[in-house]
Amino acid sequence: MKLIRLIDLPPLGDERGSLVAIEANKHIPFEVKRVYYIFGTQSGVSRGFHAHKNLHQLAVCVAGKCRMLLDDGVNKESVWLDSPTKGLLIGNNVWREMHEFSNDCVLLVLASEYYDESDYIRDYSDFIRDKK
Ligand code: T46
Repeated sequence: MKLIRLIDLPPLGDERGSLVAIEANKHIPFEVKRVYYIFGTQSGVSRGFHAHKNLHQLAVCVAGKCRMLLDDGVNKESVWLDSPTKGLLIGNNVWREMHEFSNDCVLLVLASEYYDESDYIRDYSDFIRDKK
């Protein structure tokens, strides 16, 4: 499967400005159980550095930008999330890191499961071992 899976989120704009709608099982291939957003990330700070055992997510920078690095244990690829119309799908067992946040970055994430710390793989050597 492709590591970087981008989804186009077309703006439904008119003369007043833009609006993007994201519908579960229509624009994204899962039900949404949780929404969170990351903002105010200090300059030079990177986040993430983990994988999930059972979690599908869509990440969109609704303001500003950051660079998302994905790693499936064999290949690493990174992509700029720099538009509110560009969504990145992130599946199970993919290591993710977020770098180079702009000061105004607001990273919105739609998630298929409730928060569960036991779903996280936070140690890179455990991630590589589980992949084998
Ligand atoms: C991911 C990337 C893109 C909660 O209590 N509930 C939540 O739903 C989340 C996401 C986090 N938290 C707590 C856990 C930590 O004490 O918030 C704190 C920061 O979470 P974390 O260090 O995991 O944040 P990031 O930015 O490293 O990673 C987050 C998500 O956790 C993760 O699932 O894929 O964003």
